[in-house]
Amino acid sequence: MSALTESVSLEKRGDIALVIVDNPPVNALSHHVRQGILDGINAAVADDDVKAIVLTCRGRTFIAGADISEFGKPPQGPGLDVVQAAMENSSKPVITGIHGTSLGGGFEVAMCAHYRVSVPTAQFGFPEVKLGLLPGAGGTQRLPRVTGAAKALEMVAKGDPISAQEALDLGLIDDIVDDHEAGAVAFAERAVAEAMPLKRLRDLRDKVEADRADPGLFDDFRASIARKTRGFKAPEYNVQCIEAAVNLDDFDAGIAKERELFQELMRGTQSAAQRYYFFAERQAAKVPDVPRDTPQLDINSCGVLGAGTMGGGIAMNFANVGIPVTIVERDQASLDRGMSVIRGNYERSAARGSMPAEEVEKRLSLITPSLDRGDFAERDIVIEAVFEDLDLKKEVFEDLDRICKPDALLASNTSALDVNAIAAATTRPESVIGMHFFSPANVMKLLEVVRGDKTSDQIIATTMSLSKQINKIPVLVGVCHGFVGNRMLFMRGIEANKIILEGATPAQVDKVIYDFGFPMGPFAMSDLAGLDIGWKEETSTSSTVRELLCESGRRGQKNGRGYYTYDPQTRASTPDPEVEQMIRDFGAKQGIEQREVSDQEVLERCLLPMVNEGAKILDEGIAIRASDIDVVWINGYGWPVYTGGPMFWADTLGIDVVVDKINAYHQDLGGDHWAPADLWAKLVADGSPLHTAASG
Ligand code: 3H9
Repeated sequence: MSALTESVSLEKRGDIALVIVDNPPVNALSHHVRQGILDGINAAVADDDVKAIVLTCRGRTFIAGADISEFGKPPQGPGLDVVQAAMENSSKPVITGIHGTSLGGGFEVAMCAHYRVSVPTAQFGFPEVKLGLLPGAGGTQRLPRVTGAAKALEMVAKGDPISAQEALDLGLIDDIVDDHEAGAVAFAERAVAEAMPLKRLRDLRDKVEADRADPGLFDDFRASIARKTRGFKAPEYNVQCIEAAVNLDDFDAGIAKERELFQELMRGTQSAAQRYYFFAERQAAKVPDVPRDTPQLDINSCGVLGAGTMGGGIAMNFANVGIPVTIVERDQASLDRGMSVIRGNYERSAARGSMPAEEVEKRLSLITPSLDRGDFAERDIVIEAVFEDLDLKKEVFEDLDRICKPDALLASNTSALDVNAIAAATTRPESVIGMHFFSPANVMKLLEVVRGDKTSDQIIATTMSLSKQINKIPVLVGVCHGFVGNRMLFMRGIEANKIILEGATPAQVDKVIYDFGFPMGPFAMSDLAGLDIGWKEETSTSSTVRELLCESGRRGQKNGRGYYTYDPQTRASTPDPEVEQMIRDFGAKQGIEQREVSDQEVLERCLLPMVNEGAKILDEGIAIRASDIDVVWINGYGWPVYTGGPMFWADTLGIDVVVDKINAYHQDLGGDHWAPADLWAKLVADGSPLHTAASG
């Protein structure tokens, strides 16, 4: 075996040459990988003793794509297209042996081999769209030539991978083998023995020609993804590339179109934000002061206290990954209601096709309903999801302390309360941690993991990896009211509620926030959550708009009347002149002058106090890094990922601009939430960006 570059070697087995990539962790196509593959192919082609060439990878996966960390830096040769041409035009058969994930540029390389084999567990896909990009090395032109446009559109514009079996059925691979390397070598020997033709996917025409006869194909597809892709540039550009593959007769013209659109996306702010987010999410899983090799608890069983919306959703997360759950409620009726909501959720998923029908009963069988907290005694983790009341939570933890085995992990699903106070109710505060799930807990990806002052490293390490096991994106935060997410949300709420008294309407505020890219604005969100959460008729004093609405019988979406009125059938919302008048009267009563408020002011007043609060959160060490705050907001509240999250977005405005505006609003409007964070002075002095800032 001879090394070609630091990551690629060449080996001969009989008359088969193996070009082997070994570039941990995911065999990304760094420049030395590209160089090595090129050299390997050229050397094998030039070697008269070699009859066929196998390209394969060591480690946990086949090539998982271009090296994202190289993007935006000066390019180092050779280009991927040169490597691909060497493979595709090789005079000897090239076979790729695939295991793990063949993604993006990795799949594009594989598609330039004459044949592909893979192990049954391999996955194939084009996730570029999730990085704000498109497959830029011929993927959009070769893929539809094999699969037809409909499947190609799905794969590139949505970015989800497919299984080896599906790839085989679609003709994307030629065989499924037990071992990616031995299987590829055996296939290569057969290719030589049977003198198999050198198949080039670029030469296929039937499928794309057939697709030309269906003019509605693309617009139908656009319509089908419109809601989910609102605001994103990349999905549409991916569609245009497949359209080019179908409508342009010439493969190279399609490649030119693909390159042009790829480069435009690569230069744009959306892809920069999405690539930043890719690394931010992975970074968030790392806790600097908890060593990677910290021993963890084995979590094989779970207890959930509370079968309400949160408790039920939390239980589902564990059942979904095969961990048995005991769910405890106070009374049979609540328990039955909770279990029937869980069943309904599973049945809907099965009906939608997002989960096999037989899974419904299987997962339900993992959830044991109970009225007895004593059933938690042998559970490895117990998560409390009761009403948000500190005294109640303390009482619960005192009880759990008595019931649970000594090495149990005790978690609270509080969304804002003091985890230290909750932990102090037990004799083992080191075992207590916050696990703040977001609603609906079985769907939302974010998990704020709240570390108390006494939480042990073992409990932190266990909770972070358990979160990943149940398919959440964990972000470790410290104790303060509302943690990272809700604390920042409160700031947006303050300004949104003030600005409607000055002349903006709820509909205007919501539209500005929606147009920015959020799924909904603050008032639509309040209506959805229910205006009467935490409101009591007896203590209501008509001192806020929300109180006034509740007093006049408006409860939000649930009774069809809140900030908006809702159509009982479609649930479509309409601004209500009566509410707008009520708000104007309330503002006037407080002597607030009504004026026209610009959309720009609405946006700044809603989002900049959040950015300022984020900087304070860093000042206080509540979040480990600025990028963690972005991960929280993107996954917990629907901040549009293509702007990178509040911290990254602030950088795109310019820190000087942000600080000037915060100072100006502070002067004009007053309020602690506008008081500038200490961090600003440091960033301005150093000229450094916010999104790379760390606490402490
Ligand atoms: C592309 O290919 C463009 C082409 O069309 C055109 C070219 C002209 N580059 O996710 P993990 C790192 S765009 C650099 O935790 P897993 C990652 O940061 C690319 N680094 O592991 C992490 O580092 P660390 C299209 C990468 O097992 C470590 O690897 N491809 C890359 O949960 C482990 O990652 C994609 O978008 C990369 N491409 O999942 C695939 N990928 O340990 C992106 C990973 O320091 N990758 N890293 O934190 C993935 O989806 C997942 O990493 C994968 C493994 C499924 C492969």
